[in-house]
Formats: sequence, C-alpha cells, structure tokens
Amino acid sequence: MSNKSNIFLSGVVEGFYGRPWTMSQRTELFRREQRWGLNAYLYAPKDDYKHRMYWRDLYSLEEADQLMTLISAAKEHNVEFIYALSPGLDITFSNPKEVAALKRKLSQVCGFGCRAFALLFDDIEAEMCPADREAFGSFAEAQVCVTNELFLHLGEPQTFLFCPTDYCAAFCSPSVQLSAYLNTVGEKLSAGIDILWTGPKVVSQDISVASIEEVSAVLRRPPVIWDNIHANDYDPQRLFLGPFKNRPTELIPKLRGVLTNPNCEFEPNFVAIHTLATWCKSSCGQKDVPMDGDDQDYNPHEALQLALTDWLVEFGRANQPDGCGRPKREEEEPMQTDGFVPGPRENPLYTAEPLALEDLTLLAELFYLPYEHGAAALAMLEDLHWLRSNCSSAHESPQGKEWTRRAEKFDQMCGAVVQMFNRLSNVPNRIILYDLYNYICDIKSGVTMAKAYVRTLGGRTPHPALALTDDPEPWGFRGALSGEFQRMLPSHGKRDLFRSPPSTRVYTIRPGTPKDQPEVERIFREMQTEAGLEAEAELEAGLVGDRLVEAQVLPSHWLILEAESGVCGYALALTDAKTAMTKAQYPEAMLQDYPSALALQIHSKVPDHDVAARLILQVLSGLRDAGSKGVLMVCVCVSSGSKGVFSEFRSRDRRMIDFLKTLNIFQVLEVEGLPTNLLIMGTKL
Ligand code: GDL
Repeated sequence: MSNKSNIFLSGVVEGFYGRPWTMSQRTELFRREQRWGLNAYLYAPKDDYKHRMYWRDLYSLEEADQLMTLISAAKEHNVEFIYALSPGLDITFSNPKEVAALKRKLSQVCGFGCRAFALLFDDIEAEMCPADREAFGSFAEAQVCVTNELFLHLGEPQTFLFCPTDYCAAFCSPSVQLSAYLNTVGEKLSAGIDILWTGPKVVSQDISVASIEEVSAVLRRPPVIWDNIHANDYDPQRLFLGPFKNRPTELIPKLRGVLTNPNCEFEPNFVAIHTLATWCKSSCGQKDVPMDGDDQDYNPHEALQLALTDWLVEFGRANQPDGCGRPKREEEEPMQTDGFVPGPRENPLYTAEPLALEDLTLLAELFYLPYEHGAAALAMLEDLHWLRSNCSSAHESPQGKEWTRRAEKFDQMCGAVVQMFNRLSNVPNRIILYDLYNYICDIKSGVTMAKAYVRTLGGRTPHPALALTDDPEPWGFRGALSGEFQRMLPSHGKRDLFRSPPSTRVYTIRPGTPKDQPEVERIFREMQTEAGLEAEAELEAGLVGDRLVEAQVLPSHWLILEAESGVCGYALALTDAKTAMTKAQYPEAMLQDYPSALALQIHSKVPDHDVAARLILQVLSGLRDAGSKGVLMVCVCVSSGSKGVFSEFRSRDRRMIDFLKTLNIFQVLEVEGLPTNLLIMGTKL
C-alpha cells in the first residue's frame, strides 16, 4: 500500500467504559507520550455520548472547538490522533442513510484536522436485523462493506483501524483459523485498513508470537494490539500498577502496533504507559533505529523500577484539582508553619513523612496485574495462610516461636502498608492522590482487618471496630451485593492468584473406566506413602473410600484428572454409601443427611488448586443431578439426586484435609464413635 505508513503505532487507546478523561488529561497524555517516545492515541471512550450511543450526532460549536484544540495538541506532540466511532449498537448497515450519517460525522472530524480514523464493532450483538440479513451474506460482510466505503470516502487515510466483533481468540468459533467471521474480514477488508486484536482473551495474560502468527495469517495483515492488560473498568476494586508484561519483544516486528487501554483513572496509568514505552524501545522494537542505551531486551521488573522512579517525582509536584482550595505554589512553605508553634506541653504539629520509592514499589506490588500479585502481596498472603493453618501451634513450644515470629513479620508488613497510606495522603500532588484514594483506602482497610485477625489468632483482643464476630461492622464483610453473588458462584476461590495462579498446563477431567483402576490405586498408594500412612491404611481397613479405590465396590460416579504426564487425580463417588458397608459403621442420622460417599485424591505434584476444585465441583454436581447422567459413567441407576456426600480421611492426611478446608465446601462432621485417627468431612448437595 503506497498510502500506508510503516511506523509502528504505539500508545494509548482511551477505550474503556465509564467516565472519559478530560481534555487537559488527554493533553497531558500527549506530553507524556512524546517524552517517552510513543506516537498514537485512539479516541474511543465507550461512554462518550457522541462516540457510541449517539454516534450520528454532529458536534456542537463548543465541542468542535475543544476537539480541534485536542487534535492540534496531539500534533504538537507528534502523536497521531485517531478518531474512532462505535456505531454497532444500532446501525442498519444496509441503509444508505446510515452510511451517509457515518460519512457526515467522520467528515466533520476530518474538518477539525483529524487524519486518522477507526470504526469499532466490539461489544455488540452479533445478530443482524432482518433488513441487513437480506442485504448481506454475513455480519462480517456487512461491517466490511460499510468500513471499506468509509475508508474510500475519507481518501484512504494512512491510518484507519477496524475493531472486529470477534476481537480475541476466545470469541472465535470454532477457532481463529476456522472462524468464518475472521476469514471474511481478512479476505474482504481493504488492505489499507488495520485490524485491532486483544490477544487470546479480552484481558490476555500472555500474547505469544505463535498466536499472532496464527491470527495474522487469517487477517492477512499483522494486527494492532488493543491491550487490556491494565484495563480496570470491569471491577471497581482493581487497579493495575504492574509493568507491561508477558508480551515477548519478538512480537514487535510481527505487529503493526500496540495500543494499551489502561485504568479508567488517568494518573495511575503512569506505570502502564511508561513501561509500554520501555517495551517499545527494546532491542526488537528499535532494530532499524539503534539508540544508545536502548539496545537491551525488555525486563519488566527493571521497567517498573524506572517508571516508579519517574513517578515519584510527579508525586512531589504541588497540584490541586479545581475547587479544592487555593493551589499551592511549589516553593511555598506549608501553611501550618505560618504562625503557630506549639508550646512544650502541647501537641506537636502533624508531620507526615515524605513518600519514598519503597512506598511506590509496595503500592505497585499490591495492585499489580490482573493475573499476578506483586512480591509483597504474595508474601503477605503466604504468611496469613500459614498463620491461619498453623494457629493451633501458636501457644505450643517450640512451634509457637515460629508462629510468633511470622505473626510479627506479618504485623510489620501490615504496618508498612498503613505507612504507605499515610505518606501518600500527605503528597503535594493531590490530583494523583485522589485518583488512587479509593484503592489505597480499601487495601489499608483489608490489611487492618487481617492484622487484627492474626492478633486474635495469637490470643489478643482486637479493637471492637475490628472484631470479627457474628455481627461485625460492615467493613468486616466487604464487597456489597456483588460480593455476595461472587461468594456463591463456583468461580469464587477458583481464581485465587495466591493459591491458584493461572496455569498454562493442560488438564482434562474425564469419566473414569475400569481401565483406570490401576492408576487410581497407584496414586492412592503414593499419596499414602508420602503422608506416612501406609501402616494406618492396614489398621483401618474397610473404609468405604478404600473399598472404592480397591475396586471392591464400583463407583456410581467416576472422574479422572489427567495431565500431559498421565492420571494425577480421581474422584470416586457412590450414591448410596450403605451398599459398600460391611457393617453399620456410621450412625444412621449421618447417613440420612450424607447418604453418598466420595473417595478423592489429587496428586501432590498438581500445583493448580483450581483444577482440583473443578474436579470436585463436577463430581458433586454429578451426584446432585444423579439421574441426568451426562458424561459421567453411571453404574447404579438412581432417579433423584443425592442429599449430601461424605468423605473419609485419616486425620494425619493433612494435605487433602487442609485443601478441602480452603475450598469452603466441606465441613468436618462430628461423628459419634469415630476412631481418633479418622476424620469425616461432608457437604450437603
Ligand atoms: C472490552 C472492550 C473494552 C473494555 C475492555 C475491558 C475491547 C476491544 N473492548 O471488551 O472497551 O475496556 O473489554 O473491560 O477490548
């Protein structure tokens, strides 16, 4: 394409839901982009009236004036301003008046000095209206036809972007390669138009070179990445201050560009944009233009430190939002020292310490990335988990010493978070502070509750406001209604970035068959040996679970967990446990509430708790719905689902017991007459 620019597009897409940035924030963005070597800005704020909902409406004189100023500001800073429209909510593609409305709107913006455009069809219904169905062979054809016409109408601009409705691999059916939608787009969209792509998912943990090669072949051009790694518009408790990460720099020559769609709050995006700029300057990005000091490959940790060092300076610049009092000049002394000097027996003036780089590092580690906590956050979770699991030894010797040591360490880490909060509250740049405020307040509160909990575990009485009784203050049960919904969903606890970080391993959960029995027994024996329980297994023969494992009775529900290396877990359930009992070994009352039995084992080598949780949830739902057999192998026919299920454990089998406790699905059952070396856990279905 003679018209097409070869410059790698790099910068920001303002493409999130919620309050759009202000004109002065955008101007500041252009300044930063220029300073850091980025070159593009895609204007696509989802909740800007005239970008999406009222896309047909032309701009008023006042709005036109503002946009013109903005477009000139971008030019001044060598940033390409790309104006996007999202007409997909209600456009009728086949109606010429609609196409005329698009032309009119984009021509108006062209009149403001804008030379780069985009049409976005993300997040819309994929169903066509009857009129469009008649006129076009497919939804892709409708979009492509209108987009090509607009591209021609605007004189084939050097930069013209198209966002498909299937903008990530997860949306493509049956796959990227075989997606009819993407293939039509690739084939029919004018070669001068570039295509936006978010990677394997909407928010992609990694974007691999192979995945980009795959999609480029279908699209017949390298995509522009619309990166949602720092986007936080889907969860009001999250903010992302970690570095641009898990995108190998080898991608750069294979892409047309990268635009990051970051946090809704403008100021906290300092790190997201700064680290993206560092990534773009890496050796792969600068092959044609070697620059001194820029020939290193990208290291996210170092990129973060660079960004935080620069950000720290910004925190020190006095800055007040409009209407928050008289802006203070930088050289001015703090007001408090103007006249009042406290006497010797009076309270000293409040002086907060200045913010330090380690505070910012801690902040970034607490609000890191969507699929990863930072080091400090992980350390705190690890300690809290350990302290909770080992609290029974808090007062025993010598284990109590270790418990106290770790409790003190946890206390200190909580203290560092509170100190960071106090120092941030004192920064001269109130604009950055207010963008961060809700988040730092939330984490301070979360940490304060955790700290009080650890003190309670250690036998101390917390302040009444922090007591985790049956009737806590509302900050003791956070998350509001949405939090309650969350806790009831199976995904709750499954995506836990501490115990179950996302894994790239592939597991299968499949129905078991008698051929799996030797493997089931192997895992059973291996795990018994690992827990030092072989002798006990002999002693306490006749458990229902053991009989299932040893194939003395056939399970009614049988699931196998398999990794690439082979079978690594099993769940064997028996709808009516009594059929496997040689004697009346459990009380009738218990069997009424929990009539089914479950034998469960996950190999200790499986690090992914979420996959184990899935296995359990699947077998439980099989028992609950027994009668509708689905994929499960059902040997005993039952007409209605089970009411409850129990599982037997040797009390020293801590690994499985602790794991089940963390799932919060099973409770320990009080069973009369149970030998002390046994423990029974159960759940109602
Ligand atoms: C999306 C939306 C985007 C939103 C993001 C994160 C694209 C192409 N569209 O799907 O507007 O900010 O998710 O919620 O990413």
